[in-house]
Amino acid sequence: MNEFRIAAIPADGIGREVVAAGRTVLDALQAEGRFSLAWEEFPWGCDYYAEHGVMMPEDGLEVLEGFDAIYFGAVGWPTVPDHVSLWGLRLRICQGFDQWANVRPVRFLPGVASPLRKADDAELDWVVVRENSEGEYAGLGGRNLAARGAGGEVAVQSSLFTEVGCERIMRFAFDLARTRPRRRVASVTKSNAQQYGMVLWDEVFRRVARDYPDVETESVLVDAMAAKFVLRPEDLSVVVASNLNADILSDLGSALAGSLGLAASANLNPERRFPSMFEPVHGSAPDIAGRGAANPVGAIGSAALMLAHLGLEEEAARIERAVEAASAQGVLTRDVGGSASTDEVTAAVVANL
Ligand code: GGG
Repeated sequence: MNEFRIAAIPADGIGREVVAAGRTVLDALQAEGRFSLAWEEFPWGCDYYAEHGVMMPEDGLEVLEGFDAIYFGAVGWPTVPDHVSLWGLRLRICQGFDQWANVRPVRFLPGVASPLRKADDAELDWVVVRENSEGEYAGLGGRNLAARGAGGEVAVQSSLFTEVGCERIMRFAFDLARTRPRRRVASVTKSNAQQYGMVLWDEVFRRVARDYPDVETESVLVDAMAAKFVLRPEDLSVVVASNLNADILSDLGSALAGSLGLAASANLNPERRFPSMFEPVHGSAPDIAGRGAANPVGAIGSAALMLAHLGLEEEAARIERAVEAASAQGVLTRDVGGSASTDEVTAAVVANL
């Protein structure tokens, strides 16, 4: 039997509720006996920070290294500055394990109203590939760099674009496009204004594209791509963008599909030297945390992505189909127009497995 060690890090707010939901679905599947998940849960996050002054222990990455995958919830809570919690946990894991490809499918579900879908529309379906190791998230810069008198503080935030980093994410996007019905990659920058790093990005994109003559390409500025998400979504298949641009675009995509709560993601170390991490795209949502109202679909979809990564494609597809069935039956949380609780949606997914 396939046996896997999984580290669960629910972290903060609704992360805890949706990780519990995803585990319920995975545990229902593993009870059938075709695979086994050995779970270990880590209490890292903003409560841990209040007690220890750090979001995760010093040797946290060493602890996680022995796992086959990491199943993550959400990070952030009003008691800790957002940049401290994000860099102290999620980004520490993503960058520490060189999870340089963040795959964020934009998924439309039956029964969920979307401003984009009309009755006669073809099915909409695209994937945002986020460069996850550098770009605007390189952490380069500083504050108080020049004394300019009272109210005159200066801060610098630099982006880092390397040829290696650009090339590997683009090849990843092209390879992904070859597995999809529509072989098309759109590359997104703001290279008219960001005249160094993003011009390098564009040049690498054109060079890599020559190795994929069977894949259609386009280079689009990020503002135009935002409009295209709304106005011509049927043109999209794979959208590859830098860390910040892809983060923003994928939130837009999931909102257009009905809710941020629907979006799943995989932070991949494609070389498999380190564990990959699977998490819903959404954050910790302090406003609804603890009320049983969180949409578990993004976390359950992330569990499916994790199974596919572990080689359990058939089981992953069963989860996807069960989510669609529960959604088509109208078992929906409030954010997508229903009144069901997190537990009710989870139970409906399990019943449809
Ligand atoms: N589950 C995703 C999550 O916790 N996101 C929190 C967040 O603030 N993310 C910003 C980012 O990763 O760019």
